[in-house]
Amino acid sequence: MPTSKSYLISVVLIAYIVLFAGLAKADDKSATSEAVRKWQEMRFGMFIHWGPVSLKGTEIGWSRGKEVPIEEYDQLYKQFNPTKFDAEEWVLVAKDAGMKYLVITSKHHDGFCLWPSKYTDYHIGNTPFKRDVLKELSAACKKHGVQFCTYHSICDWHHPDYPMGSPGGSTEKPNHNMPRYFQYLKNQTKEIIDNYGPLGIMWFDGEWEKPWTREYGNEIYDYLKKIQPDLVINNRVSKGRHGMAGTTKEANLNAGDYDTPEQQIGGFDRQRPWETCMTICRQWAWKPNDRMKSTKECIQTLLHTVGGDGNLLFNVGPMPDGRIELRQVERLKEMGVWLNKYGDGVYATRGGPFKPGKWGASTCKDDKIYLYVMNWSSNGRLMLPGIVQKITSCRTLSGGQVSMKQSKDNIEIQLPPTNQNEIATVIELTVDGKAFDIEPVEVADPII
Ligand code: FHN
Repeated sequence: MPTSKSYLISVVLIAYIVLFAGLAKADDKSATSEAVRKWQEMRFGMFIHWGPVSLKGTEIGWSRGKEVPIEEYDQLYKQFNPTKFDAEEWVLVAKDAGMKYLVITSKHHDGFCLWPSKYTDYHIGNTPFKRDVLKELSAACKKHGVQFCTYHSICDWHHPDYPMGSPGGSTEKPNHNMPRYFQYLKNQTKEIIDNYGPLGIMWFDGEWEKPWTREYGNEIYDYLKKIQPDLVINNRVSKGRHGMAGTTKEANLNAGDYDTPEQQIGGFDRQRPWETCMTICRQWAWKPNDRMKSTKECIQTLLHTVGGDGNLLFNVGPMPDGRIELRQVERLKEMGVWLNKYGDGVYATRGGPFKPGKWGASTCKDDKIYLYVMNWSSNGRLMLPGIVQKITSCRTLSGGQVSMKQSKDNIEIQLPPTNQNEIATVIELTVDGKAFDIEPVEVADPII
């Protein structure tokens, strides 16, 4: 029969354990929210989809068993020898573009691993190239102050234990073993963090198929956060995603740290962090002569995204020889030149208060509001809704003499057409207070 003293000791011990477990959970949450805030301030990242499939110029994962027969697709790694791969070159392309973080496909749906994983033979170490791409890229990111992140596909149409197979998850493998595959997924994601971390983001994808459950998602989320508490994990770790809109279905779902609209700009949302992922061309992996977005389209996409309080993860697909296509490098450089001039309103700002629309987009920081005007009314004016705060100054950062009239109901801005910038005219307003406190408001389309 325990004495009252030993009983008391065990009660105190249990209380301590519960308290520390709770504090640890709270610490993890504060580590996450601080990491998410820092990531949001970065605003602009490079997405990279690459693998042996670049030898075929078809879509990574999706062309396995379609444009490329499975047997042929799965042997491509034996020819993969991207001798012109230079991690520093890639990272400097990102940096020169104004990108602050980089997300590479460590493993896409085709199961091929860009690092010499000890859990499979289907990896870069067993190609003629042999070199560890994740190691070289993480080192180059560290050297140049770009945050290193990895994209990791939950679905794996190559691995025998993952139930679904190619083409596109439409077949079922004979002797699959999902619990064993889940352990493989945990082993590999831990291996990536241990060998190449700390990571900025573990960018999960391929969660939509039947074998994945929100229980698996919760388990791997908690598992990875214990390994790296400040790791940011997107909502594709769970099952709660609204398709390509990328928003999380239920508020109470433990669906990662942010939402992931894809190939579309997310809606204005200051509550839930979000990041649009989009291709600079049309295909995620390299495709010869693919249509590439214009400079105007690229920059306006970024401005509408940050204007909605989101991040933009912009994708390039490197060629089979290891280089990023020159025309994609040049397009990204043009974005960097523009951001060098006008990036003050992009980085470490918040979206709004004037919501994005045909007129353009706005961001804010401290007592500043940055207007990125993309379309003016035919009379050369921009009419914005009135705000409570007094505008104490108004100047254009992209040249010319701007005039501004503020009344209770609206703000009228005028600039000679010769000074209206084809991509976006940048105007800085200074208000007598914190610009973020201004209630976000819709802006009527310009009257053409
Ligand atoms: O199927 C993938 C696709 O190949 C690509 O990786 C994108 C990028 O977010 N995600 C999936 C499609 O939603």
